[in-house]
Amino acid sequence: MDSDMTFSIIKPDAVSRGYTGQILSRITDSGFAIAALRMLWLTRQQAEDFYSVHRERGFYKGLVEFMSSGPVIVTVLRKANAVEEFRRLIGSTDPAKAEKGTIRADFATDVQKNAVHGSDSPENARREASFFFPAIEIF
Ligand code: FUP
Repeated sequence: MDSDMTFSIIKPDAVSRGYTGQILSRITDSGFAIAALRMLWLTRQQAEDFYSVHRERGFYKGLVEFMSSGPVIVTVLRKANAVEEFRRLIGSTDPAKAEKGTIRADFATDVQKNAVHGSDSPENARREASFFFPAIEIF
């Protein structure tokens, strides 16, 4: 995987509220190609491992519970400067502070149920993608 890829999750709040199609449209309309896509329900262990960098934070337990509360869509996305471009498309972590027209401003509920995840660096994008997809399934 090269630096023009990022990893995303459409989180349980957005999937359960029926926003999957609209969010995927926003993503592809913004010039991202889908390189891998899968729907799955994270186990508590998978959610703990995925967010292990946050395990000392006060919000960790609630975050793990939320992320394993229903199905999610995991994707690998391809575009030039993908990590930065995708974070711009989704907006700030807290939807109340997210810029108008961003995915979180339009579809998120609060700072925990914030509709989508986007990797924060190319290194983390690689790590997170390999968490869910073998290299042979990333196109
Ligand atoms: P982001 O990179 O925008 O996803 O944000 P962070 O890496 O700072 O946070 C990761 C996830 O932790 C967020 F998507 C939601 C959750 N979180 C909370 O639940 N409460 C907080 O106060 C901050 C983050």
